[in-house]
Amino acid sequence: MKKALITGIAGQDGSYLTELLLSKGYEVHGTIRWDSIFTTERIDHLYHDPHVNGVNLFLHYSDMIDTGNLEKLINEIKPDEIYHLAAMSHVRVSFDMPEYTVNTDALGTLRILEAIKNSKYPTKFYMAASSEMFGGVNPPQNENTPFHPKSPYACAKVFSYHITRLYREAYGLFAANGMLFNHESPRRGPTFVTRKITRAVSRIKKGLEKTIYLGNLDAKRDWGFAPEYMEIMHKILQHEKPDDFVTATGETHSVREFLEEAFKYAGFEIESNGKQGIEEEYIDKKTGEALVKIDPRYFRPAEVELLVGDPKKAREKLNWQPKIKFSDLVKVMVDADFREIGMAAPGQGDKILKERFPDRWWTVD
Ligand code: G4F
Repeated sequence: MKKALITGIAGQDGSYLTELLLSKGYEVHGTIRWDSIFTTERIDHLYHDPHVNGVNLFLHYSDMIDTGNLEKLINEIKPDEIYHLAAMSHVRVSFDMPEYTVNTDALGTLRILEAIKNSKYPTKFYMAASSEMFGGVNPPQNENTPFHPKSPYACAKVFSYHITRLYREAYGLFAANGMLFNHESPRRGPTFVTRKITRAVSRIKKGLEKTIYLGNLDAKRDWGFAPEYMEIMHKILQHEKPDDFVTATGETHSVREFLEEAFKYAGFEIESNGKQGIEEEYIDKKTGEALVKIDPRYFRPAEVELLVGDPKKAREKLNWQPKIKFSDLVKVMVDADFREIGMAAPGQGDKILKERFPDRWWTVD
């Protein structure tokens, strides 16, 4: 039985990856940060009391700023594979907490690599790098595109990318970077723009909210479906040699398109008032109410305007191809958010999942 350690197991990606690895027969260990409230909602359906026989999911308190704790975990668990997902992953927040972000996201990676190197155990290492490292230069972006990070978060990821590559070259570690473009799902945290929109759309539909406040509507992203991106993480560590891969759909859409598509799918007819910047609003054509307004708090000191990935290398070398693209993703997420607040979902998203993933290994939310 292979053993995997997932840092940041309680996040969107950690929870899906856990399901994937458990379905493949792994013993999975995951790190969570201590908090006075439970933060394991996304993996509660997978977790069993460790006193019960046959359990193969184990949780450990940890923090990427605690070197001794990381060394102890790696030495005790002796994982065959480490998936390093833990990070302060909110780009806007990284401007408010730059030092914490760099300590966690950059030095945290170095701490793990040092622990692997010193343990002498042949652990393979997956580093969750990010399309944010490109900063929007020269689309489509691939493995050869130069980096131009535009946030403390992205700077920290560039460091992590390079230190991973360096430990591979200098010490012969099986250490690889997955340069994943945005990947979303019903488990996405509600402060990221896609989930913020699909959640608000369902709540507005039910009458629980009146208006959603957003920032830059014209930023464009290459949005894929998170469970599919977990498969590539696993494939990267099963590849014959450690290497770095871009993972993306190859399509790009603006935040504006996402919100128009989501409201439309939920049965609204909305239109922009045609004004610029913070004056712009989206109006419900039936009621005349403003459903979307702009709040400059959500603008960033520097913005990544355009991301489009080129996943050719992953397609050719890892046989990876996404099945869910933009408009399907919107439907899947809106359906789940409708269900979450007890409304009947429009249902096309559920149908898409059933048809395209007959052997689905993750639990539908
Ligand atoms: O959803 P976002 O916050 O994601 P962002 O910044 O692209 O980063 C995410 O994807 C990266 C992969 O490329 C990860 F590395 C990173 O950890 C994270 O998961 O914002 C997307 C876009 C931005 O241009 C932002 O300015 O949406 C724009 N936006 C407009 N209004 C908003 C809002 N973003 C947020 N979070 N909230 C808004 O109200």
